[in-house]
Amino acid sequence: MMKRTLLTTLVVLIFLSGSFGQTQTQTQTQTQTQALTQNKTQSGAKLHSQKNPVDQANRADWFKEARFGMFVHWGLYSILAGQYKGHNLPDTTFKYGNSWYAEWIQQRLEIPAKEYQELATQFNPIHFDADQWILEAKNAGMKYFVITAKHHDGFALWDSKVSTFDIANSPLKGRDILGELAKACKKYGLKFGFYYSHWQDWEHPGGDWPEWSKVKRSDAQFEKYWKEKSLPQVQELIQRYDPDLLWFDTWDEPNKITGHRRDELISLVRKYSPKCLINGRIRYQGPGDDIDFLEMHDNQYPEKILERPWQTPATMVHSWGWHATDYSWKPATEMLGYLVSNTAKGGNYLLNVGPMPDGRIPVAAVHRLREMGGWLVANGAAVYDTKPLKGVSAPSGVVFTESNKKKGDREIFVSIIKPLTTGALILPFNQSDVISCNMLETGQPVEFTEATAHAVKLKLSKAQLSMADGIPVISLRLKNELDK
Ligand code: FHN
Repeated sequence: MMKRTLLTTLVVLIFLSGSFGQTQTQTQTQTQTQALTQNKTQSGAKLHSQKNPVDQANRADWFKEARFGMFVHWGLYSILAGQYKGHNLPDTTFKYGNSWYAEWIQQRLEIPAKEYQELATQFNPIHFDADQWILEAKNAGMKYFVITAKHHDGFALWDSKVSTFDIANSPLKGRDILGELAKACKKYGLKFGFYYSHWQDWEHPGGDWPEWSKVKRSDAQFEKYWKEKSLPQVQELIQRYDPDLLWFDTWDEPNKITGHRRDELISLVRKYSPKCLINGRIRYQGPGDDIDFLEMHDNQYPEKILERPWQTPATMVHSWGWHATDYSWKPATEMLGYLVSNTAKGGNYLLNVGPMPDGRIPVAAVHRLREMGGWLVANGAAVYDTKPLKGVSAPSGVVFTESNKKKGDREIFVSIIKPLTTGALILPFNQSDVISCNMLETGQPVEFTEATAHAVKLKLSKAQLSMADGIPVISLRLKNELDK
């Protein structure tokens, strides 16, 4: 037992970097990464993938190539924007108030459930325009879109037949915003998915609450919720909107989301939609082998190439839902660094936006999305249709990706994600193998000379280093048959 704990800790230390999410503990992050990086089965799950492994492989093809997606947290909590009766998250005068996560405000600032649920009567996003949101995502270079159909508060952003805590009981009655978004995604060529909180639900009398709250659910109560709300709503989402992806969310859940319930949910999704992808957080500590991709914990970035499809869900600020006084906006350059670096390890970057209650995307988010999109217009070749470069270590602050193209010379992209101290960049390639070396954005040649027998030295000017919004990319063409 002790040995296992030590091994788990070691694996996590090796694979993970970055800070942990604010609502969960470190142990929550461990098992899934370990299980999936090691390709292990963690339980006696029914392995649908073994019945037809080809189907599963194909289903995730688009995801493996997508690289960049938009995540949207939007719901009743957006109305409060992190503030309630003069309190502003984080607020340590509340026992569990020390969190920036605005979508958790009901729990963190101890808002009575009834009062919180009445917010539904105020949900009136008069500026919501599905085309605008999806165009913003498309122009940012994003290839898929995932929205919170239901977050932990239990509010459904569609007219649900099994719950009255939904959009049909808000000023949006009669409007199908998820349908509008699905349509816009089709129109602009993005894949479309839903976040669905299948475990936590603070509205249904059987839905689970956080481990630290006073509300405890028995297994029988939870089973009632599971059968009455969770499973039927997932079915509704699939049958109405035909999503490409379902994003489930758990962390410390093994008693409520048992292996059996996980398999029941997976079977339901597979029954109604053979194409729909399922993420690993369906059961974080024991996802089994039949999920389609691994989900890192919030804002976490592995340090090594992972063989299975994976992604990092990430925020632009601390919070996921709109928080009016969370000013911690990350610069676009930092976020592009995560995108390129995840790409170099075979993963995706699902970047969150928390729209305001009136339906507008905050301007600080729009600004960053457009900056990122601009960078991708010039440097997208280093991200899309690439593969990780295996067996070659990049110098610190630099990442390598390789073009997927099958014919002709190899093309390696050298992305400088952290400023270099000098203009000399030593790369582990034989100088005699280098056919050409140019800035990707302009084609301007970069000088290169032999550094050692197996290393080439690039000489970059100040102007070249400051190109491309702080992340310059060099295209290095190498002979197909490398010299030994
Ligand atoms: O508790 C949620 C949180 O509000 C947010 O939805 C994130 C997104 O990854 N998931 C949970 C925390 O990990």
